[in-house]
Amino acid sequence: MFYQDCANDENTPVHPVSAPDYMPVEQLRALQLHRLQGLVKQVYANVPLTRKRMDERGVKPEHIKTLKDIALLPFSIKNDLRDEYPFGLFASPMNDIVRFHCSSGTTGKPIVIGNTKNDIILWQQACMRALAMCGVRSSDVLQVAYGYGLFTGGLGLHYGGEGIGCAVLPISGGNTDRQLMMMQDMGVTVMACTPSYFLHLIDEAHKRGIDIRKDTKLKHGIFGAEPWTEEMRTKIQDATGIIAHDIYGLTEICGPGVANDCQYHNGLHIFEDHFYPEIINPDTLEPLPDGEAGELVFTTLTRTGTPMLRYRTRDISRINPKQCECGRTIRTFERVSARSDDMLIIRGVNVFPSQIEAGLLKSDKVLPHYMINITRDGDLDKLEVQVEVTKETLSDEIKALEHLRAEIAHSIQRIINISATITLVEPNTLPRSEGKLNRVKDMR
Ligand code: DLL
Repeated sequence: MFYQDCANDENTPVHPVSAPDYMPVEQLRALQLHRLQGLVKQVYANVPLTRKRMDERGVKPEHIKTLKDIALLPFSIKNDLRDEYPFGLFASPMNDIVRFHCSSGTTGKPIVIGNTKNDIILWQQACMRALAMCGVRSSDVLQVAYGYGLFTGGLGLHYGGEGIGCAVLPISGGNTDRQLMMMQDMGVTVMACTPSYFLHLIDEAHKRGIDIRKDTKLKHGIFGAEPWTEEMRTKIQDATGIIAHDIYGLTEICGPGVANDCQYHNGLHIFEDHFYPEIINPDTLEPLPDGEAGELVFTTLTRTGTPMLRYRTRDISRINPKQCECGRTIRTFERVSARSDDMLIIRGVNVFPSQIEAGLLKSDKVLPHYMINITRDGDLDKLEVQVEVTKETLSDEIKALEHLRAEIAHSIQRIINISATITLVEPNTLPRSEGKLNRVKDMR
């Protein structure tokens, strides 16, 4: 589906594909219920594992009478996809599947998601809505530097961009020289990649004497696939003059395009006519009301290849109880700052890497490249944070450096209540990534 004919145009406030973003709430809830009822019937009829679990609970599709009844349904988790590898959770015949995507875990087999033709069309529309929300229009040139292939980032943003009518540059990840050359030569206005790869591109541009602000036409960044913080957004925007948007998604639910932030950056709008969100207490599994923090759970209301009932993402967030000032009726959740799997326990305290990032990057003297090292000395956990600073900063007097280290340690301690040793290192010495970056080394 192509939308070139509609409004090129920064002057058109609402892109036609975004109409469902503004649906009256009652209508939206009725649509969600209707879709949920259809989905449960389809999954019950076609996915033996879910049918077995529903039968064990004595739940039949006709028991879903209101949206609250979703709580009657069983959850699904990543291990279900592993256990039923490769096709056990497919709800459509193989003849209807047109594309697979996979997400590899650190160990064992990948998980496999099958998409029908309709799934691909709806996913494209979700990605179009995400891009439109960022202000991307058909006059834009979109460089997609997410990986293409089994990972959903490249193809997801690619189809979204083409749907909007942008000129898409499907460059995939890596080859930084070529990325920077084409960004300039092709007049790229929108960059889609992980925030950590964009940080790498900023550095490499700087090394080559390229000023992204002056020597390129870049206006927007569509950054996601890994946690990042408001402090990181500020660093990126200040360094380049672009607007940095947050795009969220996961392979199991489709890929990018599950949620995205608008110009107010009040959290990420969930395309909830397709992806029904819940927040649960991860220990008791009880649903929590909007406003309370817990684990994000999604039900894919319209997918038919590998639909998911109450999929536990492990991502931690909260749904904002207040409607966003942009006028969209679809709800927002707070940016995903952490996965429960990423939680570190340091000296008995629960710590998320993003909390350390937030404390660290409050200083305007540090560069946004850091590494968290955890070791154990006897019974004591030790936290070291290495962070890059400019050569000029490193050549400051010892006293000034001590002061900076103390200031950073204090800023981190205020958030996590743990003291950290801060090591200032030269620019370009810490690891970089073309995709998702792991900034934690737990050596205990
Ligand atoms: O990362 C899909 C994607 C591609 C999203 C491109 C955005 C852009 P997976 O590889 O399955 O899929 O990883 C999904 O990444 O559960 C989160 O933990 C994390 N994640 C994704 N987007 C964000 C974000 C893709 N904006 C997992 N903020 C999710 C924080 C994110 N974490």
